[in-house]
Amino acid sequence: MANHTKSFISEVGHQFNLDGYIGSSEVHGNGNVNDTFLLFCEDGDSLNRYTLQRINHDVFKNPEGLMENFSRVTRHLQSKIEDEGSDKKCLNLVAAKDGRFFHKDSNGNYWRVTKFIDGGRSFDVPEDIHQAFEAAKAFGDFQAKLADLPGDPLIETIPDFHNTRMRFDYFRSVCVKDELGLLNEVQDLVDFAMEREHLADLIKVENFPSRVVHNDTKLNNVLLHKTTGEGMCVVDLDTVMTGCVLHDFGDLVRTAACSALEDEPGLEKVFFLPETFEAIVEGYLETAGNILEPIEIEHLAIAPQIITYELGLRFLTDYLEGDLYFKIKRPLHNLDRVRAQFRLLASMEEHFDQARQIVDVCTRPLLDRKSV
Ligand code: GN1
Ligand code: MG
Repeated sequence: MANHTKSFISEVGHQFNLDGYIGSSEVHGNGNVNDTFLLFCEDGDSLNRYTLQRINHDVFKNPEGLMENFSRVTRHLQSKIEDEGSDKKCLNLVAAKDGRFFHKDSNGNYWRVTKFIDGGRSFDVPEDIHQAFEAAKAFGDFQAKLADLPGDPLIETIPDFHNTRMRFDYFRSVCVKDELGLLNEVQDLVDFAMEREHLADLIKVENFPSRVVHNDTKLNNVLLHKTTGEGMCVVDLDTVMTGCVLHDFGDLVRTAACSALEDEPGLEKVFFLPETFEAIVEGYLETAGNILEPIEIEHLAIAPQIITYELGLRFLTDYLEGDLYFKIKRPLHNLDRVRAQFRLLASMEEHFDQARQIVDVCTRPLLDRKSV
């Protein structure tokens, strides 16, 4: 699906109210689900950049509902940013010529355009602890700002997205069927997953306060300011819906308090970074601390293990099903992802006592304040 010709991309881009005409376009980013392009528009002396995305409607079954969420969330964030008079940024949708925030092409694909955010950078692995701290502050701020989103609940863009029990049960059913006959060669990974089934029941969203959360808080989903390094803009809003804050916190830890990429094939390079974890806890509490309830705080230390396990299950399931969901760049890509996630999970387990102590020390003042 990523193989759209440049002329087709221009044709789609021209369905939107862009400033200028599209001089060129390029494939952008490394998302695993949607297709993303940068558009360069020439407008007299200025060059305007936009991000054009095709929403993968096999994954997001209700793209129009998704765009309604997107527009409500960005309007709310924008008004909060204006109220506080900060220089933070928020994704800004560009309307299509028919006034809607998406365009449906003749193949039934859905597209949207946002203004390109200047001056930010994203990282797959943090260069230093400070970046992890800033990212955590930004995601905490995102949750805090959306705590009073008015109106009906957001639509569920992917039902049961972080239902780890359901992910596990589905994984087990795929193992039982083993339709492609791949199970034998990954038995060690399947055993690792089966031994940890209990993790599937530790964070059930229905047992936690229901909030508007991001649900895909990989480190590279926040832009950090090019010069100050401050968290500037949270991106990738497709999975923003009602959920549990712990999945956001956990997913940032999974991607930022880890020494290597999510799909690092050299497993000796993959381990958990406790000091970075501490910076993430501190950054997150700085902005989200006030909205958190004790039951959420009590699960901060375990949350990263749950989400890392969940991702490992999803990648392994996808491998066993023939790589249907996540984009792959090489034949055994999903297996590299599983191995790296399970290696990281084992490292998190080894450091669990330390992680608990860090959370205890960092949250004590907050819990004391909340109990008076
Ligand atoms: C997918 O496409 P991307 O990279 O934003 C996935 C996330 C995973 C992530 C792992 C809708 O996100 O849940 O954590 O890959 N998104 C969806 O890299 O499934
Ligand atoms: Mg995403």
